[in-house]
Amino acid sequence: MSNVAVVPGSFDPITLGHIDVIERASGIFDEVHVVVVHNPDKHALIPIAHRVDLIHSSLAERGLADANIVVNSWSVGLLVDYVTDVGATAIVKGIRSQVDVAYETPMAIVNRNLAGVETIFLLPDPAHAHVSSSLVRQVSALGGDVAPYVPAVVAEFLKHTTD
Ligand code: COD
Repeated sequence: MSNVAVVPGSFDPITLGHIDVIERASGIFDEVHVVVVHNPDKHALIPIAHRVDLIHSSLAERGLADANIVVNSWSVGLLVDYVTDVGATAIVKGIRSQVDVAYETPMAIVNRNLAGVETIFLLPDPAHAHVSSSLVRQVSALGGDVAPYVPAVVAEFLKHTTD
C-alpha cells in the first residue's frame, strides 16, 4: 500500500518556503498532492487556476516535474474530503513559528476528529523560514524585488501583474 500525503495551502503565490516543504514531503511519502485551497480569511491576488499553473511551472523549474507530486485544487468542501477521496493518510503543513503552531493545531485536531486524518508538521529550512506569500505580495506591490523568495516563473508573473 502506498503512503499518500496532502500538502494544502493558499499558494498565493507559491514561494521557496512552500517548495522546501513540498520537496521534504516528496522525500518521505510515495505520493504527494499539492492542493490549492481557497482560504476565506485571506483576500486572494491570483485566481486559483493560475496558482495551480504557477505551481506546475515552479516544480518544473526546480527539476521536480517528474517527481511523485500531483497538483490540484479543492473548493467544494472540507479539506479532509479531498484527503480521503485520494486515499491519503496525512496532511503535511510547514511550521515557521509559534504563530503557525497556534494557527495549525486546532485545524489538525479537528481534521483528526472529522476523518481520522493525522497532520504532520515539518520544520522549514531556516533560509526560508521568514518567507510568506503575503510578504511576497506586499514587496511586489510596492515595486521591490521578490526574486530571493519565489521561483523565477513566479517573480516574472508578479512583475507583469503589478506593473
Ligand atoms: N516555510 C515553511 N512552511 C511555510 C512557509 C515557509 N516559508 N510559508 C508557508 N508555509 C506553510 C504554512 O505554514 C502552511 O502550512 C502552508 O505552508 C500553506 O501556507 P499558505 O499561506 O499558502 O496557506 P494558508 O495558511 O492560507 O492555508 C490555507 C488552508 C486553506 C490550506 C488552511 O487554512 C486549511 O488547511 N484549511 C482547511 C479547510 C477546512 O477543511 N476546514 C475545516 C476543518 S479544520
